[in-house]
Amino acid sequence: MDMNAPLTIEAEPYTFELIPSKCALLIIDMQRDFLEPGGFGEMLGNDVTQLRRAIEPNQNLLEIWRAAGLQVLHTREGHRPDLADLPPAKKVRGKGSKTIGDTGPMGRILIRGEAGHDIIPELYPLPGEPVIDKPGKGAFFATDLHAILQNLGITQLVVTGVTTEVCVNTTVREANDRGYECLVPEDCVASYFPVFQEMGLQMIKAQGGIFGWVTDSTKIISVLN
Ligand code: TIU
Repeated sequence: MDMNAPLTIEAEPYTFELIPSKCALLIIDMQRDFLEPGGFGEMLGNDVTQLRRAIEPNQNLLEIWRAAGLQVLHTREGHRPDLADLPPAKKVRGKGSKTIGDTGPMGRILIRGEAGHDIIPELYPLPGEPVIDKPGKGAFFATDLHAILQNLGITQLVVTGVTTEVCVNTTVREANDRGYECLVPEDCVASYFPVFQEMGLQMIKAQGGIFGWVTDSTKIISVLN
């Protein structure tokens, strides 16, 4: 494959010209605490099956992406064990009996180094794939993601992961303002709420692609094949 030759991906609101050498797959927060039964997400009253639908499409896309030799990065939402980077307002939000930093079923909730904070085994990063630990919803806030992408010469992002309207949307907006072109495969992102899944995607592609493009992973895979 010519890594500098654009590949045309069917997308909305119009086709996306993917340049392999400049395009990274950025997988957002596919962490055990959000996706596995008994984790923080379920503890908040959410139905994790809504998120688990995105696992297999991400596995398929990741396999083809790696085989093509394209760049992969992963993010994890979480905090330092000493909680020094956890805003007090985030700690108390929701008034739950257990919040970030407390001991949950998979270790301390959303704390780096704990089992629940780590990425699900199905999508586990390979050595050499950068993992960005982020304290906020967006992957650019208080992280070295922008510097890493610039060093790699990346200007386009295929953004997948969870949740569509929270960390994925925030990251796409942050990326768009920094000059990146973002393509979101809708089967590879998921929300606990079906209406937010739909609206989260519409918000990205409306107004001529105000924040980016929306496609399906099968459309990316068929072109990379
Ligand atoms: N990764 C991410 O989206 N974090 C969240 O807290 N999402 C919710 O939808 N709660």
